[in-house]
Amino acid sequence: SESPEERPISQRLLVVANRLPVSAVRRGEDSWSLEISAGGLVSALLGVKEFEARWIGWAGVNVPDEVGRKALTEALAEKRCIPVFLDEETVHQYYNGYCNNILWPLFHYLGLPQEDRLATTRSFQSQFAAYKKANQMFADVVLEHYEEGDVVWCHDYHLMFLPKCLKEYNSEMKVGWFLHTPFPSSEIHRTLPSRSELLRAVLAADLVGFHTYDYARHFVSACTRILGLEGTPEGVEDQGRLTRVAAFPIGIDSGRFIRALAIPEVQENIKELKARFAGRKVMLGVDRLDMIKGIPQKILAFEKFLEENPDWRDKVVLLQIAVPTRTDVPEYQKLTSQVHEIVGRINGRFGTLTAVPIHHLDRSLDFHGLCALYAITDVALVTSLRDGMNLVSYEYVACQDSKKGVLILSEFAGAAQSLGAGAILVNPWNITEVAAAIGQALKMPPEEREKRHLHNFQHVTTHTAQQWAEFFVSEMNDTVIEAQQRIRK
Ligand code: ADQ
Repeated sequence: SESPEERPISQRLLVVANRLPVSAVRRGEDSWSLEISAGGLVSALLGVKEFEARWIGWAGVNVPDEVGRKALTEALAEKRCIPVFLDEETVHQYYNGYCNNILWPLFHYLGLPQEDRLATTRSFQSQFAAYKKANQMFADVVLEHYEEGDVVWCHDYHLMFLPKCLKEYNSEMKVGWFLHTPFPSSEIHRTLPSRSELLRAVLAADLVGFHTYDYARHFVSACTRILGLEGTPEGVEDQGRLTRVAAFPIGIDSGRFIRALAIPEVQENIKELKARFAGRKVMLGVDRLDMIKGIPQKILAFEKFLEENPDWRDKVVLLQIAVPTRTDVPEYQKLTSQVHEIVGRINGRFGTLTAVPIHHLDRSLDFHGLCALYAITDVALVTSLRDGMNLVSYEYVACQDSKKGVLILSEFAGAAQSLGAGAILVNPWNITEVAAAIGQALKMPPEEREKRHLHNFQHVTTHTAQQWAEFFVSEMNDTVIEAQQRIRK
């Protein structure tokens, strides 16, 4: 077997995720334009350069015709991307349905859909069937491009069935699976009708990774309690076969953010923003507009702070940048109007003819714009109700070297485990506590700010996305070697 020293320096890696890191827009019958898309996984893997990585995933568009498919495949090949083509019905049932309506809320402790249980159960079955079918389609594309020795790294809750599909094709394939969301308590997971089938499918992988030790522990408990398997410090054992389970906390490419701050255009932007908000402290929220991010709770806490601290009303501003996602799902539409309503009320209540306390933007910012905003921010507010990790908190810390701003962070974000000592940790459900944390952050003496910031900055710059990926892949190689040795014994 190969020893670590003999391993090729640049290993071929097949990264399989629901979405490719680019969005495709059709410009003509056989022409496409491609754009890098926003999101946590994309941000993390952009930082990984050690491997000869190929991406396999859905391009986010329906391409029914052969001419279009061929042209898109060629355009994507230049970006080392390989498309999986999903038809509209599959996207509806698998992506909108099973992934985003069932698994996403469940894994974030929001429970299964409640309304009309009978219809839910019926549609549940067809959605689960579509989920399995879609995972099989991803497996087919992986198999087409797989070469012996490749590491196949499956990502996230969309592809829990993929390890099983791949191992059925080829039991020698090195397969890893990483979950970007929390894995909930086994008591939550056991409510899922397909709980056992999903767990067994994931266990087909050689290595299963989570952001935190707690999520890994929840997964092992689900396997022991629901499947009756044996949990060990190494992972989960089923009839002598071990699936290794471990925590791999993700990071960001911190250097990319730090370097961006030195770019003249960004410097110019920083100057303009500083002038724009001169005399006021800037608080910032950057989130996808999703119920897990606790945006209404955050804004209500800010309202409470303004209510209780009249002196601060014209001295602080909250900038909330919320990118709309999953806009065709009714729950997300409801959330958008709810947030708009609260913001409108607060601005009506506390605004003056010249200034409003909240600027709420329903859109994405480009990378440089985002860096400039992070750089001028005095207090960042991350109040996720649950969040696998939360990279916004990391990005903010990376951009804070001159300012040494304060991070208010939900204890329910994975990042609380790594940035907890530097941040002010809060329970986002407790509006009074968050309002008090806002006051504490705004008034924090410079020495304390610096001490807290240094702690976080140290962590963010030494636990990068690149190291995360290297750690996962090297652990996968070791796991496979150990498994081979075990079989030989
Ligand atoms: P997300 O839920 O997308 O990721 P997060 O980790 O915060 O959450 O990453 C969001 C990314 O999108 C960041 O890189 C951020 O800069 C960018 N972004 C967000 N809002 C933006 C805006 N308005 N404009 C521009 N860019 C914006 C999922 C999980 C997380 C986990 C990651 C990675 O939900 O818990 O940390 O995957 O594993």
